[in-house]
Amino acid sequence: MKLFLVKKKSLMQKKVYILILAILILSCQGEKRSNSPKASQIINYLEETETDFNARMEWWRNARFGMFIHWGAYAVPAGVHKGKEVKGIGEWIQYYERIPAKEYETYAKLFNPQEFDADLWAKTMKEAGMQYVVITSKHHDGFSLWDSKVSNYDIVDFSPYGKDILKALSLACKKQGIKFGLYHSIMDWHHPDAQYDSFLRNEKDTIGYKEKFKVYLENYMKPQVKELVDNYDPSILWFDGEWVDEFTHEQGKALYQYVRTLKPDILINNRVDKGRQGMQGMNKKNGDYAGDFGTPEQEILDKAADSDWESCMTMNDTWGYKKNDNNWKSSEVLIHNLIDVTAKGGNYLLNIGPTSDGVIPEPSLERLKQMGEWLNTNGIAIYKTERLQKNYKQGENIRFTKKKGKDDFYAITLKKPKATFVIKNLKPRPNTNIYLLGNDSPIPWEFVENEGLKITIPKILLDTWSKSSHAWAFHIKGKEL
Ligand code: FHN
Repeated sequence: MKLFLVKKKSLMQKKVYILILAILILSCQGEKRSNSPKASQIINYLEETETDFNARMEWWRNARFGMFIHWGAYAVPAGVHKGKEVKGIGEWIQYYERIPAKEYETYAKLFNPQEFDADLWAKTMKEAGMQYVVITSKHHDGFSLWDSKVSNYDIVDFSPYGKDILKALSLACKKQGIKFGLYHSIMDWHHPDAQYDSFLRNEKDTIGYKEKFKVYLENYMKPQVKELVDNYDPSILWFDGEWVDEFTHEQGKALYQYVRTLKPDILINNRVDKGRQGMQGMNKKNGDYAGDFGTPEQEILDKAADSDWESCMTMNDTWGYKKNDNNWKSSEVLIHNLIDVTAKGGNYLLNIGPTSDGVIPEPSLERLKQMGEWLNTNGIAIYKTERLQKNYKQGENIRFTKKKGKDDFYAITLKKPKATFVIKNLKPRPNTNIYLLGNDSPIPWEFVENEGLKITIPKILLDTWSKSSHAWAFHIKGKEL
């Protein structure tokens, strides 16, 4: 009996060994497969199909409105260096004052935003009607707002604050359902292999800097970008500082491919490469420039565009906080900008520059609140809309939007309308009502061939227009003429 049992056991043992061996072989095979992708498995993201591109862009196109945040060590001087008010945008103070990197580090060591409240910031974005955020991970000054393992010139190791700002904000945004994006500067005024500009570059020869920049790009910048994608799962990477001549078109295409390989469905702006035509922001027509959307800066395209674009703009005159910049755009101008951009098929990325304490300036909060109130009533005319095929506007004071895939149109008047006014390019479906968004009473209308759609606003309604109306959106079910 015992022998039988022994035999049975050794047979059983053999089966177990064979099973373990088979599992080991299979898993090694699997590992080999996953570690050494075949050529067919390497995807060239620069050759994406239209269908895949549209699918990847959809949430962003529907979002229309996002928050830009420029925040970092430059908030410490806040536009004043050694007692002198420095002209120009706040985040460029190191450049304007030719402050060597070593001396500028003093500001990084003083950056200690004790009042930073990620949940409050995310709630502010939500209440403003913003669907995504793009925050500076590292601006040109090279100071990183996350706990980088590639460098200690960051908020955790170098500043007294010692906490990972990007981690906190990415989690807070996730809680509010706000897509998290990161701005990252290709140009770097702190890293010895990237410092270019005449006052920053130490070596005299102008040949070496391009070779050194390659080392910075491969051994510093890309590893930091990988940290950002791996640790904060951004939906957008918004590159900047691409204009420096040591950064090439080939490097730009490679950088785009690199980031998409890290996260295939991430969106990347056109400043990842060299195609941007200055502040106008759109790519040069002829060329294979990488980037998913154009980036007009401090301006709005002068007409509607078929390709994707996002106008980024400050509320005053600076991206990074400046204590003495009080040249604030009114809420009405900001709301009209959002409407104009949307009617032209673009997104609006509106900037805030928090203080070095971690506080959003009061004038910014006031404007965000008023934009949120307007969007509470009229957001349906902005989100998930597309531009009309022919006329995005009528005259200077009416813009049009259209709900994607539906026959719902919105005529948005930027000024108080006359009691009776005519819309030329829309014909309502018969037996449908026209409504002013935020009001339940149908508005009388008639359509006269060759004249257009005549809308008559009852006096009782017209008299409700006030300074805080900013713009009225009329919902019209029908078709574009
Ligand atoms: O130099 C930057 C500037 O500081 C700011 O970040 C803007 C925002 O898009 N981009 C560059 C200027 O074009």
